[in-house]
Amino acid sequence: MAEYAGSLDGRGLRVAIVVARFNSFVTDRMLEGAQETLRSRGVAAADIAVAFVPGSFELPLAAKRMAESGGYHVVLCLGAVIRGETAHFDHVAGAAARGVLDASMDTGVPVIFGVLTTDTVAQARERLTKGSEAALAGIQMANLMRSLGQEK
Ligand code: INI
Repeated sequence: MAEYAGSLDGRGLRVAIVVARFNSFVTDRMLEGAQETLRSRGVAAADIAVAFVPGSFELPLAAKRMAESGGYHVVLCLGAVIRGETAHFDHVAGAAARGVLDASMDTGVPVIFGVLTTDTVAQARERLTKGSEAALAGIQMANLMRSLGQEK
């Protein structure tokens, strides 16, 4: 039986992070957490690129562009969509989720959905670890794709 699992070793990985500025009091912290986790797992600072977009709705296009560049093993998308703050929560959250998935499937590069969707600001503040979780998921997926690719 063959079994594949991506390790949490970030050495040698090139990582793009796309961050939404909307609700930056949350997303700035998520970005910090993602960068700290990447560095602690061995990703070199020079191998991390960060792009800022206005809101979560814009994450997919920038993520797809970065994935298409061929310069990164994985793209992390970070955003915070808070229901209490918006009447079009469902549109923004749904479009971000679908767009991130499409970017990944279209390019073959893992694109990680590090977007918080909460009812309240308080809930968002409790889930700031989402940035770090996205980084761990990204490292695992990048390594998994590399090991699966070697089997071709
Ligand atoms: N963008 C977010 O990332 N989070 C939100 O909670 C949010 N709200 O509240 O509307 C939000 N809106 C902006 C949206 O992502 C786009 O930037 C905007 O619609 C322009 O396309």
